[in-house]
Amino acid sequence: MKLKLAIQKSGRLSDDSIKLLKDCGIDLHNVKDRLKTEADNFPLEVFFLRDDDIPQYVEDGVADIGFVGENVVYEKNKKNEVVEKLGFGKCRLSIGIQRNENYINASYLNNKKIATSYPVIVEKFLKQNNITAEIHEISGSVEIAPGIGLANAICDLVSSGSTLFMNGLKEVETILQSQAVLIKNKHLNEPQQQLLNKLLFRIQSVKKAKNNKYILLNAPNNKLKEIIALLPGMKSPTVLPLATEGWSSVHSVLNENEFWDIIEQLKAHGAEGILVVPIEKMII
Ligand code: PRT
Ligand code: ZN
Repeated sequence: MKLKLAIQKSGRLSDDSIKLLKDCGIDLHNVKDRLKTEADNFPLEVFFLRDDDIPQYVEDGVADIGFVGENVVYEKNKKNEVVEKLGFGKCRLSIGIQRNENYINASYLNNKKIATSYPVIVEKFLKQNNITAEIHEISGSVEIAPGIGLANAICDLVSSGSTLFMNGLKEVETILQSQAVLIKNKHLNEPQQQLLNKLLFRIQSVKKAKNNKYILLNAPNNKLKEIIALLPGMKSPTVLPLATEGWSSVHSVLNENEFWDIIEQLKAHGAEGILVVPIEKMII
């Protein structure tokens, strides 16, 4: 029995999908120019597909699970379950209009023409905001539509914003924050679900490790109490005596989000020789 996973064949999600599997200790070989491969050291079969096709393959059970952008999942609207956010492929689906236009709120879009490759998501957004607008579906180069008079607005994926900028557009509304997610077929049998749980456990350990750093620092013993109070650690920080009298070495784990704040406070409290080290896996 093998779990069948669909990932993007070639595109923005391909390398990160393979990298995530590798970080989970799953090695794929012959990933180039192949439709299908098997992992050496995990009961996993991997299909390489266009991202747009992944939700359908997973709904049909041709693949049991898939890695795909939330934007594609919600646009295709297939009968799948979103199980886990994967932390890569981050972008947002936004409305853009010409830079010289005045925009106050979404009612601007009333009776306008919106070019997009995401008609389902846009339609839903318009309905929720009681807006009547015409959706013009195009499959690529959406950002040129206003400049050539095809539409008044666009709805497209944005990451840095430079594509919008280069086309004389500005971002005025974010409809969806998106990242790659793991989706699963709704009718997995027990052995398939067990394999998925095993894979999910690994993915979650890799994700936690990525969001956390291991920190080592030296602290004067008379400041230890304040310094320890700043460090959460997995249970509590490790404190070891240094060879130099009156000093200790403190080890702990810090979350990326609070990292810089805490480092500054540690320094202010007399911490020295602070080392920050990446964590490979984190099992709690
Ligand atoms: O061939 P296939 O159908 O598999 O690939 P594709 O061409 O449809 O998709 P691909 O590889 O371009 O993107 C795959 C997924 O990556 C998307 O579905 C998103 O989930 C995610 N992703 C993340 C992005 C971006 N960031 C992104 N910036 N997908 C597309 N873009 C494009 C966007 O469409 C626009 O043209 O990049 C441009 C904007 O980028 P900035 O940085 O200029 O704002
Ligand atoms: Zn695609």
